[in-house]
Amino acid sequence: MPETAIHADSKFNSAELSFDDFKKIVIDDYRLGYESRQASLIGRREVLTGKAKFGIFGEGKEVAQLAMAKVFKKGDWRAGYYRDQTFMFATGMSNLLEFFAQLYAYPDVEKDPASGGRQMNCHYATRFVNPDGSWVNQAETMNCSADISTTGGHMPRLLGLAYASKLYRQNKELASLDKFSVSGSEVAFGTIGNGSTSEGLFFEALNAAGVLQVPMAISVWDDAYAISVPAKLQTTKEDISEILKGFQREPGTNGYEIFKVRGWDYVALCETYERAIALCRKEHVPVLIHVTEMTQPQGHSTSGSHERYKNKDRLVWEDENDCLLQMRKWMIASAIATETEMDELEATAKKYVRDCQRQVWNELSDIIRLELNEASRLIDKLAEHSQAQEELMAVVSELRERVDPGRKDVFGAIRKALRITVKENSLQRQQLINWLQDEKVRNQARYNSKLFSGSVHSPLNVQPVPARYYEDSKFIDGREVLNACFEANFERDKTIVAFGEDVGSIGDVNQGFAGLQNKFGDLRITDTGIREATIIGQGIGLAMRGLRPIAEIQYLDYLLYSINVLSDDLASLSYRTHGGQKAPLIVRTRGHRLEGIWHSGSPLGLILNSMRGLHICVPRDMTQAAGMYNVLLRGDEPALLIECLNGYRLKERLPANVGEFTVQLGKAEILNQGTDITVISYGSTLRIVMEAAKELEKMGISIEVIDPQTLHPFDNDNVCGQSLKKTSKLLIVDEDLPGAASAYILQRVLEAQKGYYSLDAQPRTLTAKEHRPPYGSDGDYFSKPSLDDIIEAIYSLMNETDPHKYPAIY
Ligand SMILES: Cc1ncc(C[n+]2csc(CCOP(=O)(O)OP(=O)(O)O)c2C)c(N)n1
Ligand SMILES: [Mg+2]
Repeated sequence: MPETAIHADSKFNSAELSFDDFKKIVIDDYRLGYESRQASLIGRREVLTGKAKFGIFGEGKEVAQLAMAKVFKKGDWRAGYYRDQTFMFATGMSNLLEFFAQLYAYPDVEKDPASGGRQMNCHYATRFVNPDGSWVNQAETMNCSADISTTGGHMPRLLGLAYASKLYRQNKELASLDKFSVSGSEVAFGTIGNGSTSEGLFFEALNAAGVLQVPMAISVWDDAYAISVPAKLQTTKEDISEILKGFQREPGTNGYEIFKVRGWDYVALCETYERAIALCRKEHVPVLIHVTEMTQPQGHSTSGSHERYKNKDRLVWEDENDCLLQMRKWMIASAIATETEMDELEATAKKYVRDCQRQVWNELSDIIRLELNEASRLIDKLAEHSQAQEELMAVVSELRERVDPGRKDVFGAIRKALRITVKENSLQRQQLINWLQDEKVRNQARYNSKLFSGSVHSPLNVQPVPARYYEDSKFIDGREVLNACFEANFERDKTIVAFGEDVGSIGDVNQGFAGLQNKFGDLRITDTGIREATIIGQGIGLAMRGLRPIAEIQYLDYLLYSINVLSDDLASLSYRTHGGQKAPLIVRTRGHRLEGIWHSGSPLGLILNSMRGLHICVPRDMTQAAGMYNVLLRGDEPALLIECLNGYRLKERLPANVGEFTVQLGKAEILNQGTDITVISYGSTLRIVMEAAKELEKMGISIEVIDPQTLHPFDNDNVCGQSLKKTSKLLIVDEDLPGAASAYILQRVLEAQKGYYSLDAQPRTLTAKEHRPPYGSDGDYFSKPSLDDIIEAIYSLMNETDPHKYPAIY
């Protein structure tokens, strides 16, 4: 933390303060704002001179953030965007050294705790997961959920962070979880640009918070532009608080408290934030603070200049209404400081920021320089013993002469040297290889690690428990197996909650939660509005704050309405914070074949391609689903689980330990042993493949049917690859589009598991057609793989290998 950081518990209530105390607080505030401004100015220069790649900064927004920081307390949360550096410095959640470390992509969590050098500058996060995977005490820290670059993309998460306070306040069973909350008195602070309030996610979150009445405080930083697009083209009436007036609560209604204040008016800002947040904290009423008349002294980012799209009048207006300039004027007019004192303060602050910047740059350069020197020394030594001495010397001198070199240059030189000497074999060459391999391991940790938490708490480490059955265990509807599983888990773990459309009162559209709201209450099993994106965001926020949410998307086809949140926010969370944050959210949905264009979706390719960072579970029936829920609810990583839409009423045998037995992630299961062809399938098609196996057996064809059960991870034990060694023939059956999830499975089996080397016939896929299935049974038959299609596809593979024994059917 910089020496000058003002803690949020600094008071700004002039009635209780002496003038000297008051002066000191204001001067410290100004100093911090001024330092922040210098960071923006220097940051931009660092990009323009090529030391950093991209810059986006918070200048012109400083004063409002100083005011907001005063009311931000331990236990509170932020979900915001790239303009908030002043707030982050003022609360001590970040500082100048970290600011510059991130600007330079310093790949070390000690230096850039927000992302370990992974995120662009001004993307903030605090680390609330310890290196051993356990939670920090969030009630004693100030907390910042990790930023994402997509504007408005954080709004759903903000809702969840606020909703957690409501659950902690209202559900007395959670009282002992004092590491996460003190009776729900925490406020979730959101920030968003004026332009980004045009996003659907903003309106969805806004409405949901009004319905739920949660302590969510949204600040809109309004600088009248969104890059080049002016307010006129963004917002009806060019005024977000004006058009949101209908959300204002009135006697006897729920709703918001809405405030409007100018971004250069320090006193009004401090008073507004004090009033707004006190209400929000105490009454759990959401508040919206519209901060107008903000500016962008350097334009939007380092990518362009605002002179291109702002007219002269606007540019002059921005200069005159710069918030720091206005604050300075007010301080002098109010005898808080003299002009000379302000000049001195500014000079000192400027130097301090410059020193911070140089310190970080020098530190990082020294590290790279050491690696570069070592690489050069090793290549030099290789050159001494090589026939390509001249070429190698050229590589080294080019490397040594690089201005502001990076690891990429060091690696590039070594790999080039190894290519040049590919036909040589010397001790020196081996030393170079060894060094490269060692550094590769380090760089893997720096640049490629932590897609998942990977800690001892990972669901992959949950101890296996086999399903047990009594001799007279009943066959019941699949939905009842799930229901029993949920009931046992809700009983076991008070932090589990489930919510979604129709989940509460009727216990979801297929009754997996039937009767459970009556038993566990509507705080734990809860209906929501039709708002998929914020259902997911609600889950992310709760999961970050120590609860175990199951967020339900009613049908897999509607996952599209939340895929931005799943992909950008949830799936990237562990990676983008270098394991500093986690959100073990379970997304429950149902899909595959049923009826019609929007109730038969099985877009697993879409899911696999957009959600690495989630476990993707595709159980073939409800018992397998239950076993997976038992694992996921005991692990700490996010997952999507797709139940088979057409399986709820099929009979399954109820395990005696329905809330305990496990289906391990990444464990493929052989459902039918066979010798002729390996058939891989998952979800609803498996049942048909098993039927086909019986008919094929009568035709003298023996198929090995494998259910991978989870697509990510995929068959960790190489069951598919091993099976191919026996059968040498492969068919993949699924309901996705041609070349979608089946292509992923081919990559896994043929490349990763080296199945290619076992094949003696072309590998095949049998998928749905390229269009969605029309309504009705015939529509399904002609669009999705049918029993006939599967039998014929398998038979034709046999025909290809032995046409004499298996003549073409038609
Ligand atoms: C979803 C999404 N769409 C577009 C962008 C590109 N983009 C980045 S910043 C920005 C303008 C944001 O303007 P505003 O919300 O007013 O915030 P400001 O930068 O003015 O503070 C745009 C369009 C993005 N990052 N994410
Ligand atoms: Mg803007």
